[in-house]
Amino acid sequence: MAARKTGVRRPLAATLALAAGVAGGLVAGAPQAQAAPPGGKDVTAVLFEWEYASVAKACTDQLGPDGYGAVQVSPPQERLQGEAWWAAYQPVSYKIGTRLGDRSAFKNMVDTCHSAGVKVVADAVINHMTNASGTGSAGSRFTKYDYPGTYSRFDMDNCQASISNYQDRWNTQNCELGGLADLDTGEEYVRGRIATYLNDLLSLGVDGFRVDAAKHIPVDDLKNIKSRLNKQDVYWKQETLYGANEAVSPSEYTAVGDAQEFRYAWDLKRVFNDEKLAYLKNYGEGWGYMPGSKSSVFVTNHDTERHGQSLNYKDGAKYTLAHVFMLALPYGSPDVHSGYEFSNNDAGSPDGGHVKACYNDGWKCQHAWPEIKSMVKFRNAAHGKGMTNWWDNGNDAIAFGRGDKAYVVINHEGHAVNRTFQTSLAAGTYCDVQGRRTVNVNGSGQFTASVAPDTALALHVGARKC
Ligand code: AAO
Repeated sequence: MAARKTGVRRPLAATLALAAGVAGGLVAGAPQAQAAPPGGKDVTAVLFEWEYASVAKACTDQLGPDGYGAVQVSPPQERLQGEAWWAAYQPVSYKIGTRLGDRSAFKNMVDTCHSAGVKVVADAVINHMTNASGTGSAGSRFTKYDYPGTYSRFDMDNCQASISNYQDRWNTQNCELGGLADLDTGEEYVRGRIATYLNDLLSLGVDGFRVDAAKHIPVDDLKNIKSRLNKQDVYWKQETLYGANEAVSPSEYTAVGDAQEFRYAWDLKRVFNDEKLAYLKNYGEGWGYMPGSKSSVFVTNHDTERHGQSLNYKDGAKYTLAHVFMLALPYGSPDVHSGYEFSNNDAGSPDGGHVKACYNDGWKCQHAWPEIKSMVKFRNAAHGKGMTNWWDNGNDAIAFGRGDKAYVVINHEGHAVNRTFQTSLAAGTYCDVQGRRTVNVNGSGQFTASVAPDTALALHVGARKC
């Protein structure tokens, strides 16, 4: 079935602003008035394996007030039982029922987040089912390939061997990712069943999806599935790892929605660890990445923080400064991963996902770190303005502006940087939202400051007083 034209794709900011028109519950299909002021809120907080009641509280207490546009929540669909986080990526059915909460908890979270002005993106695992048999988190009995009420073995792809060759498109998209039962997304029933699941989430008010393992689903299948959704301007973010010489390219997926640009995270780790921040002057398309208007970016995600391909919370100032850079740079739609401490890569989230308080029980709450959350409003204030006034010291100190709206200095040197910086800001006083100090910009757009080693300084028109 040919996919209906889905119209012009909107970047996350526009989609979120558009949907903001009916915060508190979206009326599918109705024209969405744009209630949010012009300008974007394109930062998503990924509250990894948080229970939905705790997500709701975070929306009210933190994400809404701090200017996040969206929260991404872990897969709501019935999963394998068990504490390991990766159980979430082995669907048993499309019932909403996991250790993170049931259908009513999920619905309450969506409504509460909408009331706080925060959109909800659900992590959707639609490429496959399990590599196990048993009873799921919502009580469904199943065996690998047979999921009564959802799928039978006739709905699985023909290849029941694990993916073994990423340079072969058929193997990558028809065989089993790590032995997980692969759905035949080319089949009418499977396409309809997935669309029914996603439409059910949309009926609960969900505004967007993170499409897990999208690279293993042919683009045409995703286009077809998306064309069946009751909300055509749904935000659609696809997990698509780049692989040199691989058959499937992430850029194929920008025809359906945003694609995640993994090279952004991988290269940031290399630059902050071993190279020079001065190289970041043309970061983004200048480095050969996908167009920023269609790219989802992050410093780390739940896989890369465990497998070493990106920085993670154990990297200290590098990790924090990389977030300051990501949120200041006008490239892509950023995700801020917010997880929990782990020494064992398989460990699930503490206390069944219940968050008593940030920084307790191992919850890292990166979304609430002052250096990170303060850059969300910086980014919102600078929306629509390109990079201006780049400066670097040829090594690990950089600075740049966002037109007349904002200016950032990032010092990853082992010594302070003392100088007069040239901005395009209007004269006046500004709050340095990183150092929490007042900075005076003169009539020539200049200010003089000392920026301590491994810290940043950030000014924007939305923060004139500390
Ligand atoms: C696994 C087994 C199950 C087993 C379970 C428990 O598959 O059979 O029962 O362990 O032992 C997560 C866990 C998996 C776990 C799964 C299900 O990470 O260990 O299953 O839950 O419980 C590929 C996919 C990508 C996927 C990634 C893990 O393309 O979509 O593998 N990520 C998502 C989720 C992830 C989840 C799943 C998918 C499954 O984010 O959390 O798994 O739903 C290359 C390829 C990539 C490929 C990677 C890793 O990437 O290009 O496509 O990702 O390899 O296989 C360089 C290279 C680049 C390479 C990259 C990363 O940069 O340039 O090519 O490094 O290695």
